[in-house]
Amino acid sequence: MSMIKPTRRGLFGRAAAAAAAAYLLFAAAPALAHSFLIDANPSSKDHVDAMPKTIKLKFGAGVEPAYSTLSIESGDGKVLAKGAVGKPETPRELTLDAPPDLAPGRYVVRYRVLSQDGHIVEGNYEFFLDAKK
Ligand SMILES: [Cu+2]
Repeated sequence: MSMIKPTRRGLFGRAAAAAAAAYLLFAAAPALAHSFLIDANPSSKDHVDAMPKTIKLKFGAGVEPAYSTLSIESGDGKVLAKGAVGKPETPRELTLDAPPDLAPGRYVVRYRVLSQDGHIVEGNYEFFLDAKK
């Protein structure tokens, strides 16, 4: 009997360690999940033949459109469009209409969003509008 007990305790100890490891994984998850940019159109480093009417950014968690801003800037830093539109049915997405008739070149999408978990996430990326062939 007394021989078994330490073994059992050892098993429980291992289970507890596994649970702790699992907890650490879950505890780390929110840091990754809070509204980081996970997808966009156009996306970072994309080359597009035509400027999309609307740029769309998708985040890892819900964002608050009223407290979020997207902008499209020219390669030399001029803000061409600014704002953020969100829909209740797609709480992780924000859109911004692009101005028409933009010249080929490099553009920067900048974002500053309020996650529903209260964190502010910001960043930017560039994409390229190619000249028509
Ligand atoms: Cu967060």
